Amino acid sequence: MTTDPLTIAREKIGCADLLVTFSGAGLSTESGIPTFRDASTGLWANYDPAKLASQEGFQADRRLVIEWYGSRRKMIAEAPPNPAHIAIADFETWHPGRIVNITQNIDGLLQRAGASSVLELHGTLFEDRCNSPHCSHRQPVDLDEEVVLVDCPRCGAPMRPAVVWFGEMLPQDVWRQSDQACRRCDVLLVIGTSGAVYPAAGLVDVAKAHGASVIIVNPEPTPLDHLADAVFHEPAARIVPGLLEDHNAAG
Ligand code: BJW
Repeated sequence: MTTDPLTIAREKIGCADLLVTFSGAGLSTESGIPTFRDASTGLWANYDPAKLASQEGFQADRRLVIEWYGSRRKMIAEAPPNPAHIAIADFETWHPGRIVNITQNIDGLLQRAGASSVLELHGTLFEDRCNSPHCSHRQPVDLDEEVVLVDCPRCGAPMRPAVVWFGEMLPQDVWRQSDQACRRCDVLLVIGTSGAVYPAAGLVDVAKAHGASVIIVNPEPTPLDHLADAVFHEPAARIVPGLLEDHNAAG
């Protein structure tokens, strides 16, 4: 009987009726996108991402926040999906109905790799929404347009990226579906998240408490590691294809 952790993890995935991936910014590192906590690099090095990604930050300096999102949007639009995104999308192609992808990422790269079963816990960078709590207007973002301050065509309040800021509720339907998937899954594959942001990180507890095997891929230790059956301290693009691709090739 093998004791190789990679082989054991691969076998667990191969036997799973339902595999759930739960990803964070580290999934997209190898696409060239800085992680959330590294997002303020270059021109933005002096700004704290946790302050910019908040209603308080938006109220204090709307233009600054919109320009920060504009620069990230441009970088993300030009970034290619990496081998980890592609392996996840391919798994869904080979095993439809056996995988659900819960992501905290707003970059749309799983979808661009071809995955359709994607639950975006923290929204998307590719739509704007009205900042008024009384208006539900949303609209796609024109990536070719210069960064401009836009008001809601329905109610006149400021438009903002359709992402979830600190102190805001997660989209309730997405949260409910994610919670249900974690209760049902046989394996939870946690990729590239610091596990620092709640309620998202609590999904790992949910899956574990309902009997799932938890596999973590992250070059650094995280506060979730104690819940894991296997931890791979490796970059996602190096390890995720190896975990998933055998099953794809085998059909
Ligand atoms: C690699 C790699 C490679 C590198 N391969 N890996 C309970 C306790 C304490 C606090 C709270 C709590 N419940 C709620 C809170 C408050 C707050 C919170 O969690 N705060 C913590 C910071 C303490 N949560 C909220 O406010 C949430 N809302 C909420 O709780 O509503 C309920 C409520 C509302 C009102 C009143 C009362 C209750 C909302 C959270 C929204 C998070 N939004 C953001 C911004 C999105 C838009 C944007 O991007 O600008 O989402 S914050 C940011 O963090 C972003 C991410 O999705 C999220 C998670 O970050 P992630 O993805 O883990 O990235 P990093 O950068 O942290 O880590 C990257 C990892 O990758 C690292 O570990 C690297 O090692 C690794 N890595 N290279 C694999 N190659």
